[in-house]
Amino acid sequence: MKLYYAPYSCSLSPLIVANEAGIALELERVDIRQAPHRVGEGEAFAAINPKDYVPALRLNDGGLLTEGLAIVLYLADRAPASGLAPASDSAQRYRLLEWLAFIGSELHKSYSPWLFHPELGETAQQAVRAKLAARLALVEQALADGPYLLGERFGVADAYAFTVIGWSKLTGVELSGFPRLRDYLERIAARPSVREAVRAHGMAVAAAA
Ligand SMILES: N[C@@H](CCC(=O)N[C@@H](CS)C(=O)NCC(=O)O)C(=O)O
Repeated sequence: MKLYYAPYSCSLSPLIVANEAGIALELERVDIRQAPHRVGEGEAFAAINPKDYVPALRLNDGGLLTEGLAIVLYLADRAPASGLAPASDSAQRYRLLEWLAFIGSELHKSYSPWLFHPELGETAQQAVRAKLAARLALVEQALADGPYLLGERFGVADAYAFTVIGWSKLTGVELSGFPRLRDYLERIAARPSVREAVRAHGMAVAAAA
């Protein structure tokens, strides 16, 4: 399988999950800083993925799977013994979906694109920062119940949360009021699978601290 990725982006999350699951992925870098986005020697990425954003996973049957949420679940389900996602018929599976949706819509899409594009305006930035502070407080609260979002075991929601909240340093989101969250990021950053993913993904600084 091949993962289309871009450094510093949300495509780090599926790479962490693949490493944790013991699944080797071929990596193809996409330059999302230039328009149109381009792959490798210059092919337009939109010709490969009409959504024109990463991550995208080329499956062994030739199909293309997009949306980070779907990709991390797909990878985790290829390696059920890894425990990265609860079984599909379990109550915990819905808790996982709840977290993935929250991270995707409430966190990911607040940091990006808003905080990466100051030109979108100070009013928008302030509104997003206030919203994020409230959402991150919910994560801080959840971490009182266990070291990871679903309790004792690291899973796909943690890979996604680490990736997204890891943008805090780059975007000036203050985490000093969230000690459990800071410990959580450090704990995840120390995992060998995560260190390797961060290295391969070309992302020198992941933890927000
Ligand atoms: N809904 C998508 C969003 C993915 C996304 O926002 N990707 C960003 C990088 S983190 C991207 O490729 N942006 C380039 C663009 O939108 O032009 C998902 O959850 O996978």
